[in-house]
Amino acid sequence: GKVRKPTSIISTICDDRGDELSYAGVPISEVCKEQYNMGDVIGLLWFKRKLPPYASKFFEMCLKLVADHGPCVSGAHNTIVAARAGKDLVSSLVSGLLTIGPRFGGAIDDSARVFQDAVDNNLQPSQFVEGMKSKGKRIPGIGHLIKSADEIDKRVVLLKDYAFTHFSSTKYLEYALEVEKYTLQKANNLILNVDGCIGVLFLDLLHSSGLFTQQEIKDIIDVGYLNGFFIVGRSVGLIGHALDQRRNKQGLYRHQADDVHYAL
Ligand code: Q5B
Repeated sequence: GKVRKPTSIISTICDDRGDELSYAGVPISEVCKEQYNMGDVIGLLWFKRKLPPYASKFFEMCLKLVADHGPCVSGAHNTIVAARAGKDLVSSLVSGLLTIGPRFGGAIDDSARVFQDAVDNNLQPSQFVEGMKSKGKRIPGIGHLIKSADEIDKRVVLLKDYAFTHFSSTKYLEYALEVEKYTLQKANNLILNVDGCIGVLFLDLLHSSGLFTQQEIKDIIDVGYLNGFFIVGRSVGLIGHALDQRRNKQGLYRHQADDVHYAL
């Protein structure tokens, strides 16, 4: 019989063969005709299915709300410095993207992991917080440099409101809010931050929507899909900052020496 040639790559999300490109089996003409939004496209290319409108709108909301947070945050700062050093758009963009990590914008996957673990193990919020402290670990998704119980983060308010209106369960969010009540007793800025809120809301969406099997949910959390929402969303803002510097013909950046504590 015929011997199949071994292939070097397996791809399960997109097919570019033939007349028309398709995303997870959906031809791009249908993507346009049915007015799929970027949330729908992410549904196809990351989650390999057409999601109901409330879920793809939630995806879009995450992208929109993290698209930018001003010129002073780590990512925008790096992008601005690179653009002012004369670097091209892609170099300026990746310079900013490379700051996304456990402290800045890249705490979404880890917050989903630790909050899921805490809820599944029936930990009291105090037990969870003190347990993390005893391990010398910060809670991913808790704390902010400028937002606090007094300086509320409107992004988090909007996300919570959306979930309370559209999700069939907000069990993980409610748990995270109990954790926040506890951490706020320690310091005013130990809020459930935008990363943490997105992380726990994804747990609620994945577990309560009926769209995913338990194994699929485990894979999504283990593989780490969720930081991708910050990366895609923030790319929009970072590109904006790079273009802004070039448009304004900003020269090479040099940090003020009087803002450095030289301690040789
Ligand atoms: N403590 C965010 O630190 C920050 C604690 C904690 C337990 C915690 C910190 C943190 C987890 C990572 C995370 C996402 C570094 C943040 C984002 C996007 C953004 C950014 C923007 C945007 C702030 C003071 C005391 C110490 C610490 C304790 C602090 N965090 N304890 N769990 N999570 N969070 N990142 O204020 O007893 O004095 O030793 O790592 O979720 O990135 O806008 O800027 O859109 O761009 O400098 O919003 O919270 O705190 O280091 O002075 O610590 O609080 O152990 O206790 P801070 P420190 P003690 S959203």
